[in-house]
Amino acid sequence: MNELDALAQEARAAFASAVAPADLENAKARYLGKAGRITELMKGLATLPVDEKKSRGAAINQAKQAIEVALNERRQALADAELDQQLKAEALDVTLPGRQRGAGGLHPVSLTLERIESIFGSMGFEVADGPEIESDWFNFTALNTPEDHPARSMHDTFYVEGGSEKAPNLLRTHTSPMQIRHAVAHVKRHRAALDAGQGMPEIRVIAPGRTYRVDSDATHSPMFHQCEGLWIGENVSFKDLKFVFTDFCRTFFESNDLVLRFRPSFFPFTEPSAEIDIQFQSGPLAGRWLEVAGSGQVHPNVVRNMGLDPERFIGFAFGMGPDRLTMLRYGVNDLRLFFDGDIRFLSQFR
Ligand code: 2NL
Repeated sequence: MNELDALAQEARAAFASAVAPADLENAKARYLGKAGRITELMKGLATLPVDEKKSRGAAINQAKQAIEVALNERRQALADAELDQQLKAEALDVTLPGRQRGAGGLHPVSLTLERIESIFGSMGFEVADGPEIESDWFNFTALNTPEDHPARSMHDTFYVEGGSEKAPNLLRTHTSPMQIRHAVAHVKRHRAALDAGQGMPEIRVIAPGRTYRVDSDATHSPMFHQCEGLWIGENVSFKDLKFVFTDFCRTFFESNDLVLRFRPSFFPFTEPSAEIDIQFQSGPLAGRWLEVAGSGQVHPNVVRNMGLDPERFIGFAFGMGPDRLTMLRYGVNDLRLFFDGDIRFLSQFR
């Protein structure tokens, strides 16, 4: 290889090793610049005899052109690489789904509570609200629950500070205390009329809300929901309970051929008492008896604790678990899913 070909090759290698445009321009100066190698060679031509000058000049020019071609190729390659990198950095995948603002939605149990309130609301029931920290009296005593009842033990109920030493405050174990509060206030408003031998509007109320028990597994959560109902008047009977609750279940589950069974049971606050089971006639749960509520005729002692004469006033009450109703309605098999707060689960109910 002659000296000029070697020079062109050297320049090509120098250009190839330049990674930044500034490196490339420095390398260019070494070969094509004012003091560059090609320029030096050109200057050398002056000392040559005329006949050599022509061929030598042409050869140097050829080398110069080869170096310029190599330079331009490398410039282009560096520019392409830079553009590539920029495009990669600014890459935009137009096939990605658009970003949406999450619309949010109600918790499935809240949807159930709203549904329960709306159905009973249409039957003339008010909705009662009240404290989650309750006194022993409203949670147990007023509801005819004896001192030695297991529900009153530390194993079953969360006790909190406050109240008396013998009857400490607690996290309500059911929403019945709200109904006692509602009934007491209702009776107080109509006390004068009652004492004058007149009547009062019936008590028709439901009490939905959070309740607490010392219990935790796949079907029990220490915090759960309850909705109780109470209807007290001078002529309210068990057949009214059957009608009201049957109508509620058929509306709630959107199933007109739903069958209900009232199975004898026991609660301290009702006598007689009944467990309410339902049976779907079609669908995935068809044929099985499913327990959905407890119920009964309000115990005379409880009627008396509302400030009413149990010889005159009578009625029924029921209690159900909205968490379980939600599980049945949507086919959810683990109660804990409702309280884990996993958005992938919760967003399916919007
Ligand atoms: C159940 C049982 C029940 C009641 C709750 C009640 C309330 C008042 C007076 C009398 Cl103010 N009774 N509530 C009555 C019977 C059963 O619930 O298994 N609940 C999930």
